[in-house]
Amino acid sequence: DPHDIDPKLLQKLSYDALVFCSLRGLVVGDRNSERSGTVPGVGMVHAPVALLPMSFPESQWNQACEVAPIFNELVDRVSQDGEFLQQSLSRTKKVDPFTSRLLEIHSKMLQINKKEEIRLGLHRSDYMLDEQTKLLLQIELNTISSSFSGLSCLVSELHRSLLHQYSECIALDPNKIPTNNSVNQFTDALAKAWNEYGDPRAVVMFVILAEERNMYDQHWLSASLGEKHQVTTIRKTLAEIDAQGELLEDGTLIVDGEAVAVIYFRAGYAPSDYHSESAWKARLLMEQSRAVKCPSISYHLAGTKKIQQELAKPNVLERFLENKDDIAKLRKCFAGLWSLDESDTVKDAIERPGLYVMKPQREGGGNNIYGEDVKEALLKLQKEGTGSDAFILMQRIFPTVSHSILMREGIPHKEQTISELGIYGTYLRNEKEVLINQQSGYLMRTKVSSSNEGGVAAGFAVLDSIYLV
Ligand code: GSH
Repeated sequence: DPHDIDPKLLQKLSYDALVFCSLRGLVVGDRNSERSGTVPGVGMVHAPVALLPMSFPESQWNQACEVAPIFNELVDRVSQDGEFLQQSLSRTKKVDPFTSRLLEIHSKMLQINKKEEIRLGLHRSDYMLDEQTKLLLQIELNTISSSFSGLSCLVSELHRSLLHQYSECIALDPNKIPTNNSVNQFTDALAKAWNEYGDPRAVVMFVILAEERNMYDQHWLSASLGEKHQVTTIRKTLAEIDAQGELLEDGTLIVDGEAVAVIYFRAGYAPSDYHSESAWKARLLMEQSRAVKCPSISYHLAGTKKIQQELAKPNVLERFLENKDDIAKLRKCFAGLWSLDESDTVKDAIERPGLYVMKPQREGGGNNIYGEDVKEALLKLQKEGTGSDAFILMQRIFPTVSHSILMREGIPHKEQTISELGIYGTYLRNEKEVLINQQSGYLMRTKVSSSNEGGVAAGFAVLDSIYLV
């Protein structure tokens, strides 16, 4: 039990962890520093991390890894069914202006019969382990801006290094922390997509926020793209892309004078990322281009909560996948998901709000409704008679509560925690040929058990790794 660690040892471990983070670039921009989101090397602080890895059962770990390529395939298949996406999201569109704008771009692409020959997916499927049933249940599937593939592999290294160094006082085997190669896997996929595009002078463009405190996670990917693959990265905000971008006759996207082979979105998933019409113009311009988009508008939409809920309905997976075993494996990790049309479920959620989570169509953490608020929100929607299409209901998952030590701003905190396991998946296809489809590392996140919200970037959770048991 990490809470029983001798205070002297705790002090030493924390100190060494902080040194590791600083020397190895396991860092983020400091919230307390004004320029830390815009200027690299200014106002850096160690990433929030757990001091020791979290136990996780090996069989569920294997299960999560095994479904990663199936989810990759599913996203690709769903993205090709424009009708299904438009139809499933048609009512969300009426109540959610953001999703509506995305659908508008999608439908323009359908109209001009836009073909995406090279398809790149850098996904992360997030799971919690339900304590009572021991089931591995999917929380969500991120198809846009899946964060921390740059930093999470360093957390696994940090933990392995501490277990080596303190093997005499901590009886944990460093080899039980699974290999985590997320940064290389992501950059291999980006580089391969760049290569398929086939212009040696073109660049990879990261779409970023004007202020980004998670920039080091992104810079790890750019650095690896440069060093390992000799591929150049440029970083542009949506506003800059609107101002500096143009399409050549053949669909080539030029930004600031450079041809763009791959567009990698690390912004653009939240309404607040689109400050003005110019941001939407930029999104449309990129979508119209022949650059490889990660994600394309249809991959983006395939990752929405509404689609997750539609896919969980009986006989829907069968429309996209042929292999019965694959379908069964995916279905096994689906939690209960309902639309607000399902009146029996809504009634039950009003009676027992603690067993449900209400989710709007948003990414990035901090938007869900929990507990008594679920009841209030549902009653309000019933009274108003509109707006319920903006939400889905999901079964509340109750993971095991553990004891952890969370490091924030240089201080170790002993906390009661719960964890969420994210499995990265990379997918690359050029026309009929699937070039990459695999599990590509993991991200464990741990947070105080009393906090409903997750998300490291949103300030609720810390980065962690796993210890197989
Ligand atoms: N803009 C930031 C970045 O590029 O890292 C944050 C992006 C973000 O919030 N991504 C979500 C995520 O993976 C998915 S849309 N969050 C993980 C977390 O913050 O714990």
